[in-house]
Amino acid sequence: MSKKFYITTPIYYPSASPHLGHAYCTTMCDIIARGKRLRGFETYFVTGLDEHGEKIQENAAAKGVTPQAFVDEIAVRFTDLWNTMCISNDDFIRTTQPRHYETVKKIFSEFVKNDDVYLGSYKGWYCVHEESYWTETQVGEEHLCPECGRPVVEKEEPSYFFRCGKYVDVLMNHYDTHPGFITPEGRKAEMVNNFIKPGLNDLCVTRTTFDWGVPVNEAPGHVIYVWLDALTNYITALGYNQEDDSRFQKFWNDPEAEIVHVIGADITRFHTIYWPMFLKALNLRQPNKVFVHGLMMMKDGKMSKSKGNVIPVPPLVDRFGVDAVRYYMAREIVFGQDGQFTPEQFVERLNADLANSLGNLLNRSVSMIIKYFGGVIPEYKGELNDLDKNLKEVAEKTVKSYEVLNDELKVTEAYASVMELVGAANKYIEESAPWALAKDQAKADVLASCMSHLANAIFLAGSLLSPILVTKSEKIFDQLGVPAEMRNYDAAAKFGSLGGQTVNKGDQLFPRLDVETEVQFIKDLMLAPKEKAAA
Ligand code: ME8
Repeated sequence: MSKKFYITTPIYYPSASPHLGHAYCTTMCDIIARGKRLRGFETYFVTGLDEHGEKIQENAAAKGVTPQAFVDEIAVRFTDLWNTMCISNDDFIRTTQPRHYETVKKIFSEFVKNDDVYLGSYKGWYCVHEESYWTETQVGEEHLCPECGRPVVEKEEPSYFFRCGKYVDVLMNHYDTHPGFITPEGRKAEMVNNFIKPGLNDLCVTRTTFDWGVPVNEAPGHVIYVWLDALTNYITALGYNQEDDSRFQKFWNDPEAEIVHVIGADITRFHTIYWPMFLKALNLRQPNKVFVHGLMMMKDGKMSKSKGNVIPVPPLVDRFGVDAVRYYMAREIVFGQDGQFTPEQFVERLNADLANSLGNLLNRSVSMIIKYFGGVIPEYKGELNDLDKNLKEVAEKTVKSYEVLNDELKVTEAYASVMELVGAANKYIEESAPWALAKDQAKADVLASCMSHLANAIFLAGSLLSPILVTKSEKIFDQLGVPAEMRNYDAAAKFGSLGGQTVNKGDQLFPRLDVETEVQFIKDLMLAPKEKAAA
């Protein structure tokens, strides 16, 4: 039976248009999901939108539309972006959908029934932007949100509270017995030292001062806290507590299923403290991993519209192609660390890796197979020289490290290892010097071996890169003449399976970019409209 793998992105607030940061997180999850599918895992990939809460209600009111109309309009921008980025999500959950909304009510009733929540009154400092209460110490004398720096407001309201005290020991025990539950490891110490050790207050889980949320059956006037509502999407999307829960049984309830939540550092507290407690209260298993990725920053800090440093994704994809943008994200920004977007590095990375290394390797190899073997990849079964053996060894090692690194979610490292194979194949051409072999009839076998090794190395690299290069990997296979039945992981990973097929000389898949022109193109995209008007 194939292994089950469930991966989720945060469900984003549809409070404004999505930007490169949202695209980054979702694309990385897509690359992981496609990588697992490629290797035969039964994979389920969910993204979606977190549509309730005071912030959405305020934004809608400011525009003079209903919250539902407001989120419906922005939801389209998200789905359009996911189409642009070729995101292969299996579901797109919106918290206003009845399947989710009704289940959240049931979950809350379960908490009431089991005395996991109680009615009290809350007084504290609230940040509407982060949808989060903070203590006096956390907001400091200036009364600013410690997360986003915006002013907080003092609020008092009757509220239900979730009994965190009941689950702290279980949580700490889970951390201790499951290293890697929070990855990177450093984030765990942050949670323990900053939030758990100082003493975790019970969490306020209902609101009465606005109504854009899921109502509490047991208490009219209360709506369920947006974070409790949002976190449960990870199980409601699978059909938890719904008529057909087969997907939930398969991807969550099965202890063998691997569950990964990918999130940004800003929402670690909710995913690694409260979510595990909610799951425990529902008597459900924990995810295997909460993976905290880094932020995509600009030279002058976080992307923001007011700074005019937001990169709109569609024109970037139009200009460079979806594969190139995906490649840049996976390869240039180390997954799990913050990274900085600069137009120069973007163009240079594409030129170095895709045009010079991969594109060049494909072009040269296809041309040589046409020139020396009439376009037919030699079926070479003879002896291997040291250079052949070395390339074959690198290829075999690449498959192993690709699998291990991908399973550890070391995505950047996994694809770096594939590019090392591409580099080794280019070096192999230089060292084998096929142009010299072609001049010597006695070396015909060596030349055949060389072409066979090159074709197979490219086949393997193209296949391993296919979770990123969602359109170009097929074109690589077209140029190599790989038949449909061989376009799979097993055929590519079994180094040497290609031979006898006819190659096709095609267009340059990754033309070299003119650095100056393209850097300027990206800089123009970054200019805020008002600066553009002034320029
Ligand atoms: O927090 N670089 O939604 P949100 C990289 N609704 N990733 C970025 C980024 C950047 N510059 N900016 C945003 C919420 N992100 C809640 C989540 S989940 C149950 C509820 C990504 O719209 C990153 O993954 O503010 C971050 O955690 C997420 O968007 C926050 O999205």
